[in-house]
Parts: sequence; C-alpha cells; structure tokens
Amino acid sequence: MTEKINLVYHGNIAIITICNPPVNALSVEVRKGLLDALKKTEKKESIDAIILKGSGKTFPAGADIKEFGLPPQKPDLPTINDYIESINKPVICALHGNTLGGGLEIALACHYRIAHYKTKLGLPEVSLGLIPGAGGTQRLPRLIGIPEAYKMMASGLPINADKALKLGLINKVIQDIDEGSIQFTINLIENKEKLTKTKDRDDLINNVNEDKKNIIELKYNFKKQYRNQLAPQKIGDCLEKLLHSSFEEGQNFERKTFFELLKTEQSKSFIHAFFAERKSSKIPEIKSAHPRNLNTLGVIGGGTMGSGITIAALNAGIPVTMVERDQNSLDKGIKNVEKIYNRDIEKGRLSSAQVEEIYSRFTKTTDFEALSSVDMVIEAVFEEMNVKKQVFKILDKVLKKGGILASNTSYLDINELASITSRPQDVIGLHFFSPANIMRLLEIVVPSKVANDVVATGFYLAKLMKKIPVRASVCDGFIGNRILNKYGDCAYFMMEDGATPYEIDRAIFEFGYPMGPFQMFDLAGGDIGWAMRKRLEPIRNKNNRYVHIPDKLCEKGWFGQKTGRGFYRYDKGNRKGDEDPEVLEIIKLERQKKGLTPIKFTQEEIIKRYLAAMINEAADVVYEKIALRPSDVDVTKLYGYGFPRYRGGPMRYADSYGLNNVLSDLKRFQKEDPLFWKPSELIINLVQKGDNFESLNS
Ligand code: 3H9
Repeated sequence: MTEKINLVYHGNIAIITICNPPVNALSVEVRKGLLDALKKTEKKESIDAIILKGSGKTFPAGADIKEFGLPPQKPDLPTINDYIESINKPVICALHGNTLGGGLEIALACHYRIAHYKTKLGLPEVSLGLIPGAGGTQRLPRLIGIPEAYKMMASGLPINADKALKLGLINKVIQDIDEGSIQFTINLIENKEKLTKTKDRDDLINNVNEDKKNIIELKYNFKKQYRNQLAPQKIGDCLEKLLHSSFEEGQNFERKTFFELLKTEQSKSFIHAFFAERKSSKIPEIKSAHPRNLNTLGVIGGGTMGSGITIAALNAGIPVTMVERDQNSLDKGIKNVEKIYNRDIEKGRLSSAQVEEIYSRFTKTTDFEALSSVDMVIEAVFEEMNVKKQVFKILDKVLKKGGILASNTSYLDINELASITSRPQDVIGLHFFSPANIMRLLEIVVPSKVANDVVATGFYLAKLMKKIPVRASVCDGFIGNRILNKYGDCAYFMMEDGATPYEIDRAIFEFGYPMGPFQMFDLAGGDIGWAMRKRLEPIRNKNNRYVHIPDKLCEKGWFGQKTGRGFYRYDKGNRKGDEDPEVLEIIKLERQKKGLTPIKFTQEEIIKRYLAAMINEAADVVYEKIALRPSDVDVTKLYGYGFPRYRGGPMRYADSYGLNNVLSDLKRFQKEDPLFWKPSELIINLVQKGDNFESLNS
C-alpha cells in the first residue's frame, strides 16, 4: 500500500488504516490509496469484512482544505463513498478523535459505524462557507431525519458519541477502538447480518409534507441566525432536493452546489480565516526558544479584567493567586469570580464538585509577598501608567528570579513599564479582551528587550487557555485598538458631517458586524474612550480633526448602557437602546458651531469610508511591523472586534474589494482631509506592483 494507507489482515477481516498526520485529511494520495485498498480487499475471497480506521489522534477530520481551489484530482470522495456503499461485504468504520466533514461522509457511506466514546462527529463545512460535498446532505438525513441533520449541518457543530448513538448516526459506542472494532465485526460475520445501505434508507424521510414544512421553517431561522451566509441556505436547498429526487440526483445537486460555493468570496474568506488563525502562532521568537515553567499564576486586580483572566487560568488548570490592594477590593474580586462559576453551576455547565476542585487552586490575598514563588504575574489594575508603574516596582522586588511580569494594558507603552524594572527581559504585554474568560483573542505584546522564552511562554499560556494569540509590537493601542481608534474617528467624522449614529450603526450591522460602532461604544462604556482622549490630549496633533460630540455626552454622564444613556437611551433596562432625539440635537449644535452643512451619506458610502479607514490604518500597522503579517490583523479583528468571519477580516476584504479600489477611495476622501486619509505607503507600494495583502502572508 502507499505510505498514507496501511492494510493488514486479521483472519478474515481486512483493516484499512488512513495515515496522514496530523488530522488524516483526505488528500489525493489518501483517496487513491484508500480506493486501491478497498478494491483489493473486496476482490479477496478470504475476506469477509472490512474495517476502516484512522491512525494517530483521529479518523479523518475532512477533505484536505489545502487542495481547495486547485484543479480537482481523481478519485473524488463521492466516488469512493459510492464505492464503499456498493461493496457486498460489510464495511465498518471505527471512528475516533474528530470525525469531521469528508471523514464523517465516509462513515455515512459505510454499512456500520462504531465510535470510541470520546469521538466528536460533525459536518463543519459551513465554517468554510461550504456544504458537505461528498454525499453528506443526502446520507445524514436518511440516518437521523431531516430536522436533526439540518441543525447539525447548518451549525457545523460536532456532537459527541453518545448523542450520535441516540440519534441513530452510529451503531455502537466502544471503549477501545482496536479490540472493540474487531469484536463488533466478528459478531457481524457470525450473525450474517444483512447489509443496509444508507442511500437506500427512506424510513426517516418519507413524510414529505412534514419535512418540507420543517425545511422552510429552519431555513427561515437560519437566515436570521447565520445572517448573510450562503451555505446554511444552500444546505436547505439540498434537503429540498432530497425530498423529490433519487439519491443520485440529490448527490449531483449537492456536488454542483459545493463547487459553486467553493468559488465564492465567502468561502475563500472563511478558508483564509481558518489558516490565518493557525498561522498567527507561528512567530520568529518560538523558533529559538522554549517556554519557561508555567505552573502557577498571579493576577493583580479583581475587576472585570482581573477576574476574567483568573477564571480563564483556573479553567485551564493553572493555580491562581489573586492579589488586591485591600480586603474590600479583594472581596469584590472574589465575588466577580464566584458569580461566573455560580452561573456555570446553574446552567449545568459545571458541577458543584468541579467548581470546588477549581476553587482549591484559587488563592486570594492582599499580600504581594504571596507572589514571590509564582511563575508569572499578570497585572490588570487601572489603565493608568503611574498606577501600573507602582505595581511593577513592587513586582520587581517580590517576584522570584525568572518570574514573568505581564501587563494586561490595552494601550500603554510596555517598553516604558519594562524600563522601570531591573529585568526588562522578563516583561511582556498580555492584552486580554473582555470578558477574558470568554473572548478568544489574546494580543501578545512584545517589548524591545523581552527574552524570546518569555514570548514563547505567552504563546504557551494562550494554548493552555485555548485562546487565539496574535503577536503585536509596542505602539499606542497595539494592533486591535490602534486600528479601532482610526475607524472610530471615521465614524465620528461621518456623524459630524451629516450621518446619524443610527444610520452608521445600521450600515455596519448590514455589512455583517453584530453591532455598529456607536452601539459598541455604549456597550464598552463611553468613559473609557473619554479617559484615553484626555490622556492623549497633551500630545494630540492639533492639526488632526477632533469631534467633541462624544465628550459632550460624557460630560453629561452619559457613558452608555451602564448609565442608561449614551448614543442611545436604555430606558427600563432596554438593552437594545432607542434612538435619542437629544443626542441628535447635541450633534446638530456641534455641527452649527463648526459651520458644517450636513451631507447625506448612503449606506454604501458609510461602509466604504469605515472600511477604508480600517484598512488604511491596518496597512500602516503591517508596514510599521506592529503586526507580523496582514492575516494577523484579520485574526485580531475577527476574534476581538466582531468583523464578520465570512468576509475573512479587513485585509482579506481589501484584497477581494481590490487594493486599487481601496486606494482610489482613499484618494477621493483625501481631498476632504489630507491628514486623516493619507494612503498608507504599503497600499501604494502593493498597488504599484499589482500585488495584494495575501502576498505578504507567507
Ligand atoms: C470537507 O471535508 C469537504 C467535504 O464535505 C467534501 C469534499 C469533497 N485539511 O487545527 P489544528 C491542519 S471540508 C488540511 O491546529 P487541532 C491545520 O492547518 C473540511 N489541513 O489541530 C494545522 O496545520 P499546521 C471539513 C488541515 O488538534 C494542523 O492540521 N473539516 C485540516 O487543534 C493541525 O490542525 C474541517 O473543517 C484539513 N481538513 O484541531 C475540520 N484540518 O500545523 C478542520 C486541520 O500547519 N480542522 N489541518 O498549522 C479542524 O477543525 C481542526 O484541525 C481539528 C483538530 C478539530 C480537526
């Protein structure tokens, strides 16, 4: 056999194992080898049954995504699946690990499916902007019924082995893949079980009217839930086809739809995001260094960030010592942590015993000396340089040699913080996003003097916490907030120039964001931006345009949701917010003060400006090497700022929109405000060379 396929015989049973680490993706060599092995074993008279398995960690986790976009190569997966199904000997697949996508589609075509009790089974193609393309939409409903199959495929979320058994997706859950599959197969042979082909089953799809109704209803729900996304709707189309066609016609329709989707910008953007988030942890520092020990963690501060970081670390199995300056603040911090765990218990996500076990690793104190032996301390105190410096001075004294001092600052200069310690090589920025126990992005900010193994430890911490790390160099706001400031300003300018905050929010929501910038400012709290603007006031370039409207709202104490008023009114706990005529009045007055005649902005124009501001600043962030590569900016914006994943991130969006188009938009806007809209050198250079951001990702 090829090196990707291993074929051995166990008496009258053939065992075919797919060996394509790390996830046994179904590349062309795997497909060729698999088909050869199947043909060989089918012909062999001494063989009564065939077991299909995956080596290492998993049964195949899907098609080889790297092959998407290349000319298709034979044999294709549907052909293999049809072949498996047609074999007149039982084909049993023994599943384990992540049996996903094309991997699960192979399983669906087998005559029997048994799974190790820890197996995850799913059809996650929607997360690549695709639909299952090897019979999944036609076979899965025949095994578990249309509503369950549609939910599974539209969400893309895997289910566990027990649920799969309950749904009828698998025949048995086993404890040991090798022994269990052989025993199961011996029993089958002895009992001379009749073969059932999935494609011939119709017992769960014979209620056409009821199923039609279900599909229409689910399609409608998924349209809202997966706003603007093509694939969940297309799965519905395939299910409708299934109701009125033969298996073969249904499968052909599915295949055609799969290839149509593969050509879309949505699918290309999703696939870009998949690889971008895996690339972000490939950084130069890690090549030459190993992480330091990370067995214990200190967290300073029990506010929203400190308690979130504490929970993220405890959940990752790391013992945490939380330090606060006095007992009162410490009690609040403990309450913040307990509130989250109590909710986990209430919702059944964790048992009381599990939470007790977690608490046994949680130490709370007001004594900084308690940090003397921890491996890393993350400070999450008030966002003010002097406060942080005081904390770092204490840490410098208290922390053991080789201990790591991390700051959770979201803007401040970590080089400056490092410089007041005697050990700048041990100082790093770990910028968590709120709520830190939920948000997956972690910006790892690399100051100039930090040691490589400290950076490696930051990435290791991210891995333990199951976060998506992005490396950033030091600048005001790092990658994410620096870019946010720019398009935040752009939103303010459009507001002052004539658009209402509500029109801007609607346009950005339509683009695919979960909310617009003004809703986001209200959610985050206007006071935070206000404090930052005041901090930057002395060094602000007075030639830059400045919009006073947000300050006017803050002066009234309108900080957003938490005060019941911001750009919106949140009366009687209404969290969605109502448009506020008084805000519009304030805007009008400010315009009058500046002698501005309001301009009408179309939705398209709002999006163009907002995105151009974002892309231009992001290009500078790459040009100045604050981000290692454009795809790291995409990951930051996707995971920390709600950029719609089906658009792949701002840099991927810029490539699909055309960098020359971005540049001409910038030049048009530049006529109004040459400073703000000055095109990034990087964009100019790339357009001159006919290149795009993607060319800088490798
Ligand atoms: C499909 O099947 C279409 C069919 O319906 C129809 C076909 C006709 N291909 O994530 P990890 C790489 S669509 C190629 O860090 P984990 C990944 O890039 C597919 N490469 O591991 C990484 O490479 P590197 C449907 C893949 O343990 C390395 O493997 N399936 C693929 O954290 C390790 O990955 C999916 O969408 C692939 N399919 O998570 C599943 N998968 O080391 C996609 C991974 O160079 N995969 N790689 O950075 C996953 O969700 C996760 O990888 C998995 C393991 C959960 C399996």
